[in-house]
Amino acid sequence: MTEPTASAPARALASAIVDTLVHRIGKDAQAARPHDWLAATIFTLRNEIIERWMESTKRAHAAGAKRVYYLSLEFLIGRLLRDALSNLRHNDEVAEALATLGVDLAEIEEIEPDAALGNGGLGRLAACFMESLASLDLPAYGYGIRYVNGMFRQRLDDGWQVELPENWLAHGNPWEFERRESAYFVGFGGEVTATADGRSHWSPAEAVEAVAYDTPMVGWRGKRVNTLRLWNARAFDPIKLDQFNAGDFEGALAGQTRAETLTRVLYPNDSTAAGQELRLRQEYFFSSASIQDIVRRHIQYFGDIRTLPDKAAIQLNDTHPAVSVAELMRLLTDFHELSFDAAWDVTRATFGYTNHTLLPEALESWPLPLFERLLPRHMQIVYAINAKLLREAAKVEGIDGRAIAAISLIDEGGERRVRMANLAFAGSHSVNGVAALHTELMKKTVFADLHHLYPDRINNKTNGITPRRWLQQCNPGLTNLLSEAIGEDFRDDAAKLTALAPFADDAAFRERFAAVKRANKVALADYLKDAMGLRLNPDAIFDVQIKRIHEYKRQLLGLVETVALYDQIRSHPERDWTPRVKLFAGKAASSYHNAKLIIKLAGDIAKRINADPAVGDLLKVAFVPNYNVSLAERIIPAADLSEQISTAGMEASGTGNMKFALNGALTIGTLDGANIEIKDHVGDANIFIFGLTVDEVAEKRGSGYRGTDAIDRSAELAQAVNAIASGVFSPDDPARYRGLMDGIRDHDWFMLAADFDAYAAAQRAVDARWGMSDAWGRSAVLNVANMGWFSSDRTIGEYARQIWGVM
Ligand code: CR6
Repeated sequence: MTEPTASAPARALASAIVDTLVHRIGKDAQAARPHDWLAATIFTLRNEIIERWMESTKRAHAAGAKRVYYLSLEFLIGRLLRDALSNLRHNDEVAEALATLGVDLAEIEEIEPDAALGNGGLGRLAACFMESLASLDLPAYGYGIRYVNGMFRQRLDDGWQVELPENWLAHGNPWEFERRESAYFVGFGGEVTATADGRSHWSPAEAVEAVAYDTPMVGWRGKRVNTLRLWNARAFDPIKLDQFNAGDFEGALAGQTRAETLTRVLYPNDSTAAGQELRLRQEYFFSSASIQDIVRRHIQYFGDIRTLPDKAAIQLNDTHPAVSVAELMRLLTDFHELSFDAAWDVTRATFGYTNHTLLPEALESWPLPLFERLLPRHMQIVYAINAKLLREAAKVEGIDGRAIAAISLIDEGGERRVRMANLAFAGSHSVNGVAALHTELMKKTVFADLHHLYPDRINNKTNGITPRRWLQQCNPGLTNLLSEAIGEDFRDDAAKLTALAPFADDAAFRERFAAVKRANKVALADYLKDAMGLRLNPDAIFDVQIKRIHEYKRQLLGLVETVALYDQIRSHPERDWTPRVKLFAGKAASSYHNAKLIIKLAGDIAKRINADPAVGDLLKVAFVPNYNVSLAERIIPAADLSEQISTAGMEASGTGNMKFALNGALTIGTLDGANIEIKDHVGDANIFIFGLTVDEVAEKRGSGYRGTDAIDRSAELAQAVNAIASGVFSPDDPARYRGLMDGIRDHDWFMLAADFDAYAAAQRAVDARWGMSDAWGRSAVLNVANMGWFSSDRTIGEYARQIWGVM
């Protein structure tokens, strides 16, 4: 029954949703639970999406268009309902329709699981790219793995991180379409023999079937809908019936279990190599299925495999899919009868590779015996590529024995290993970094010799974020205010946000802008009160550091400074302190001891400070559990200050930094990653930059610097480090943080002590600016106005024109 006051379209939609509920879910409106309403709403909305999806596919086909293939082991897409509703501009209509049924759209949006098929920035970047590809009307496929258990759920037990499986598929997944017809054979192990006509024949010892699951990716205004194709592993022979009937039930199902294990879990590692055989299996599994799919589509549409680079651009998101280079070579030479050299030309012209880190521990390499055992044919191909590569290198002036060793696909120092970054580099016509500084460092450090050999190959593509999710959807208050001020153009082209700049000087506008921020802070405070019993003062500065927990990101710097501030507030209660709320959130890799200890320390510090009447409302600290995309969407619009304080040279780009600034937070940050470009866009006066530069870090590390040098010179720092080390915050276990603090005193690899005074001074500059609310508001508005450049539409436009040749 619908209310007579509802509009005609809303009434029609409501009856369509009820129809879906009855005929698809098998429940009536009385019996339906929230999850049933969610599914019914998605299924109903899906019909329109499917029509646009098929139309998009047909259009690309009719035009004989070149397609972009984005291969990524991670897609951190988060929830999709609000994204689809908002991009199709159906929000109000659906909310109204559901209201007539007594259902609150916001409530059912909230129970949609957060699809966390990724660890952090790299996976979220892939999701933003998928959205921008569709928004720019570029035919594209994302290829990845349909993990049954994505990123773990983080619980805090007595402040310690506990990892629990996240079961995002528990209620089924109304967004996905299983494509049984798109299934491929993926082999492992076995042996390679030579055929009579001199070709190679690989007989794998085991094989699994890769089955496609497609999810529609809706672009802005629904112009185009692209496909995210995720692979699921299945046994060819799910049950051995003879074995089962003979009473060996487990043995009969062992093949299926083994296959399913392959796509069961996402490796919870961020910038550290997993090193497990299963990880290499996952990488080959999804690479092989994807490359087979791409080759099949090309042959079906265009006939001749030699034209592949004209019709397909394959982008490797980090080295995780790098084995694709060898896989395409295998298909071209073993099945499509191309000569090795011809196959190599096709391969290089087709692939592009994006590097996302310079951290040595994150540069993937596989022990040669493992690689050879699992992928014997690919090992031969890697050797053949290497021979060609090193012959080419030897001809170039200035390349000596050392350089040859660095260029080689095989690391010969110690245990021999296959270097995936070198394979990806050699097999691609384009190799890009993700921020200007990062790209320059690639040329100077890890890829210096490969860069010397191929000086035109490395290029920069500074990361971006989709302004649909990270402004329009997560911050409707600000979005509406912007529309009123500068019209609707910015929704289609974020660069148009510059029209906002003059409003920075308009006091009345600044007031409304501040009111939006305050409302977002109140909403977050309410949420955190319900979720964790926190009481926050919405008039305090909301100072936020949310991201994966990693020593190079220096959450510890934030914590040590918090302790120092706490001490200052207590020692000088007469001063005019600026009330602050310090929010931390993030997950630690399960095997990363220090990262987990940092989480515990955040909790211990919070417990002590929040209970101290001497600081009252002046300082509150919280570690919010289970950071994920949905939580980021809540926190970012409410932030005043964005902490981007990595050791210079270590954060390739960062993308959280962009989200905060786009939502009007001011950044306190180092000259690292994309912070530098943010500074260039928002202006030096509207960002708080501090700390050592890359060159100064290198200089210090080379000069025998120790943390104690800096600690001895800074009373505040010494006090804070000593307090933490001596157990002031861990009376139950006074020695808990001694090792962590000794690390700062002894080597201070991450330059925490070296940067401390500069950081603390920058924080006091933040306080001073906050005290001048006009100046703060002006800076905040100018941040929003100047962040349009960081739209992933701009990034994708650059990839499309300069790497893929599709625009
Ligand atoms: N951890 C970088 O560290 C960058 C993203 C996306 C990272 C981060 O600075 O913004 O990629 N690297 O380019 C890897 O994951 C290897 C990341 O997310």
